[in-house]
Amino acid sequence: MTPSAHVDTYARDRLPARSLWPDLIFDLPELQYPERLNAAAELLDRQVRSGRGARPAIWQMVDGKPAFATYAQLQYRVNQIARVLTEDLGLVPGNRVLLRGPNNAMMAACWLAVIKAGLIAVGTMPLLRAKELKQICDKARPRIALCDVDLWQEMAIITNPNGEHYCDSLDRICYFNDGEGGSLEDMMTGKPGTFRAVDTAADDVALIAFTSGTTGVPKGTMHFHRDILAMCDCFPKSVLKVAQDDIFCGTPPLAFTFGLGGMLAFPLRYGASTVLTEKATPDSLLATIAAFRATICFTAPTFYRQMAGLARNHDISSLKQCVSAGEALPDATRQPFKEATGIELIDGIGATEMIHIFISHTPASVRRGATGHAIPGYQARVVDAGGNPCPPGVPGRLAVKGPTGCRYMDDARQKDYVQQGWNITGDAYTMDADGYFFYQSRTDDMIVTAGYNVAGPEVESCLLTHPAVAECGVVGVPDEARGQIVKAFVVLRAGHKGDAALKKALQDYVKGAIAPYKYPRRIDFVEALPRTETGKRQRVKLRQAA
Ligand code: 3UK
Repeated sequence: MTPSAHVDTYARDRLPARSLWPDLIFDLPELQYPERLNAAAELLDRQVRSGRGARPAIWQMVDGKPAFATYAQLQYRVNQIARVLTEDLGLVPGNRVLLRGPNNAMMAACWLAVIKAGLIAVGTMPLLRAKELKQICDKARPRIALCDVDLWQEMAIITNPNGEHYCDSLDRICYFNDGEGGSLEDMMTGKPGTFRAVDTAADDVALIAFTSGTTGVPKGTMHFHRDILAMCDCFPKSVLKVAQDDIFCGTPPLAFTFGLGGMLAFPLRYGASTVLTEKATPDSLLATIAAFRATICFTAPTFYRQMAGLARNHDISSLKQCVSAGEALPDATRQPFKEATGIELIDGIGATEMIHIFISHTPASVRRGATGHAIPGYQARVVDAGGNPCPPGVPGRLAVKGPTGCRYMDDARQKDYVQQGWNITGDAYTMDADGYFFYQSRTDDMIVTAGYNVAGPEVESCLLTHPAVAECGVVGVPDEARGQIVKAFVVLRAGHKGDAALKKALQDYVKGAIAPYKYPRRIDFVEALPRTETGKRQRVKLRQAA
């Protein structure tokens, strides 16, 4: 093993024992990485060195008009920030830096600077509150936080030594996008725009990404410099086939690895550009696509579902590819989106533990109801409780391996996610004879009613095809006679009334479309569904509500 560049070995010391790592496979030519590798140098400096310095890297609205920073301008800023971090703040390789902000150019530059200086980026979703930030800080122990001034409020709470959410590892918070004196921009002023990337090992930890813990303490997944490049060299290469002229846009936060890839690392890896927007609604995302002539969009299924109904109000003729991930993509969303835009959505399942997508498909290889097949670089199978492969069509647990994989920071749950060298994602899937994977549900979300297994998402997909249904969530609730019964929470489209007649109509509709024992015996009409900070529906909360 090539020596680590980390002076501070805190993260390395908290890697799981080697015997608990998943198998790692590097069986593609593009995955043959050198022993020394700095991900930021590869994503940014390489592009400038190759003569792409004057090309657009990051787009934003400035005074209501699309404007961009070039690769060279971005590199200049990144270098200045890296100097502030190392020269003024005294950080040494291996130190963790808390990053906090909406998706914007300064946030992206801060991330790149942290990686370039051999520090470890600890991203935090903008929606996180002090309690969750404390859990993250207590685990990752960052000394410095770089924070968009818009998000100062929770920072004030976690830096109050008398409060219950005090994070004692933090020495200092540097605010950016801040007009006041003492800001990060102030510290950058006058710094040279040069900085030599720290000569990190390919397997030095670069990133600690926290999972949005639906239960228990969030888990910190540790990813190396090599992993950041591997995510860029798999999905976007074989599925999207990114070109320099591509313009990316979308909604996932940079702190969510789905967004880190789609909104920053993928475009930079291919010399393309990205539109960063701080807040998006389905309508504003369409407006962004139109204004910037974006070609690739990354967002979640619910966004696409709403965008389908609004697309005709915008000129989105520039758009070529749309990636959906984070939750299962119902066919009842795929089809209306295709009718409205002509675009076949690209579904992909990824996970924070795997850093990005490992099962997906191209528009040409789409199969109705399937997430897709293992993408080049990854292997996937469906296994039973003992880890043996299930025959085609038989549901079991999804197991994957590839160039990236799960390494929890100092966490006993490593043994649950990695078994016999495979990453066990916690999803129930079936595989057909051609190697296409069909999502069933989360493993612990399978509903068992009167001895039958019912996958909530199948019932949801069915309900979503009913004209009255905008959104829904289906869970199992305890029942004396049947063990569990199927219960649906339904958000109605405007103009529909949630009364007994509609309940009956929805139940009959499901009975007529799929096996009758799957129909929701109970239906609640609700205003909205509970969601995590990454936009996933929270079934735990739905079950509690029931
Ligand atoms: C679920 C999906 C069905 C699935 C993620 C793309 O979502 C991401 O990471 P998380 O750690 O959650 C992982 C879990 O989410 N899931 C994600 N995508 C799909 N289920 N179909 C899908 N297409 O339960 C998985 O185990 O938050 C997604 C890239 C990077 C990511 N981190």
